[in-house]
Amino acid sequence: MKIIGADVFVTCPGRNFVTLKIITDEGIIGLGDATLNGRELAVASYLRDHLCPQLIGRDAHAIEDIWQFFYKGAYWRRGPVTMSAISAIDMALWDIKAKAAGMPLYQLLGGASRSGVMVYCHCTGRTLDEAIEDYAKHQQMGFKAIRVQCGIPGMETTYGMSKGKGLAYEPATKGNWPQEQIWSTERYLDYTPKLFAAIRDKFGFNEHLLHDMHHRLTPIEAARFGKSVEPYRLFWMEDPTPAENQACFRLIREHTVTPIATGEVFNSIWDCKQLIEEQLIDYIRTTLTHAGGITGMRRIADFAALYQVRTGSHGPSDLSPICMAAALHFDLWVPNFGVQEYMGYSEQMLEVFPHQWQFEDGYMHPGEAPGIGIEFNEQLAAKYPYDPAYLPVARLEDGTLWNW
Ligand code: CS2
Ligand code: MG
Repeated sequence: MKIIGADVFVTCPGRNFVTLKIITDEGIIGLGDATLNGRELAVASYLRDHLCPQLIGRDAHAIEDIWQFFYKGAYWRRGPVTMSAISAIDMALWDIKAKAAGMPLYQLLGGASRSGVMVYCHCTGRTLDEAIEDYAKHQQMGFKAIRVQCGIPGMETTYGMSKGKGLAYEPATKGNWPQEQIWSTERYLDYTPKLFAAIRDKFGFNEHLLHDMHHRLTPIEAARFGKSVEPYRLFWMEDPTPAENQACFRLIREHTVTPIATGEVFNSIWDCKQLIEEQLIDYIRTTLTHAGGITGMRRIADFAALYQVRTGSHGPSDLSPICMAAALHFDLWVPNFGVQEYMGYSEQMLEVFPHQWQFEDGYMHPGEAPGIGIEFNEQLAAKYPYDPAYLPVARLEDGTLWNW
């Protein structure tokens, strides 16, 4: 089966998504997600200008060889732009292979290891009361795992806040210039344990409780934080500190038994090697879209399994529904599955990407359609052209640029 076409689309049904469509001579098409929030056009160009022309004429079944060709063959390895492009190709080729086999993708990977994929939602409030209200809403929806974020008194906004009560969380702002936000570690360390205390007090320990620290603390601050919230038994604390220096997680580990998840910004197995080998984390958060598609993620997950590290893939609404659909197949199969993030999508987004997945009582299932089980409505997508939007940046109260 030969590849005869590869097209790239950038569409903005509420937020920007980069979609790759691979076409074969047998009429089977495959879809891949190449969205890199705030850098969408760079990946679109990398695909359009460099990789797509080199796909034409290749055997669509040669997934591993094509992955190796674009990874090693570029000479320039790794990096989010390169890896998002390779990921989209890999996803689309697995979609094609599974369609050709007449099977849902999870069957090709080795079949289902569980009946459903536990997902966690994102719940938020500008105040503690609003966060409690939002938690109750998600609990009623059936979520078994809930991530809670809350406004901090004295800070105008922080990671995870929606722009108004009841609105879906969307960190990026439209326009060509990122918004700047002020961050205070002291205020955060002081207030956040009160949020967990209030949640556990009101709702007990029935749901898994998660929290995203979004790389804001230093290792010793993260250690103190983890230790101070141990009574609330978090499922995980996410991205406690930036992870370029993997060894710095040792310091956190020495002080706390609060489980650690990291890796949503990683794009290769090398970014997590030491963290996994030294058992410095409990959950690896790499995604299909940024860490090399099914091929890259499978390698990371199998390696992680040796050290009892489980998967907890990134799944915000700024990865397209194509990524979500593919992730559910991966999660249904992967033996060392932990949890899958599911922030959800607007109706407008789901109209552009008609999908097969189901949600029931806190668990998701990718469906039984051959392939990944997702479509792309090109005509509708064309009505929503690219609209520049950027993630915010953070500064300390004295103006120093910080980690957002
Ligand atoms: C995040 C994201 O979902 C998460 O855990 O940390 O909201 C992240 O900020 C965005 O995906 C960035 O594009
Ligand atoms: Mg996160």
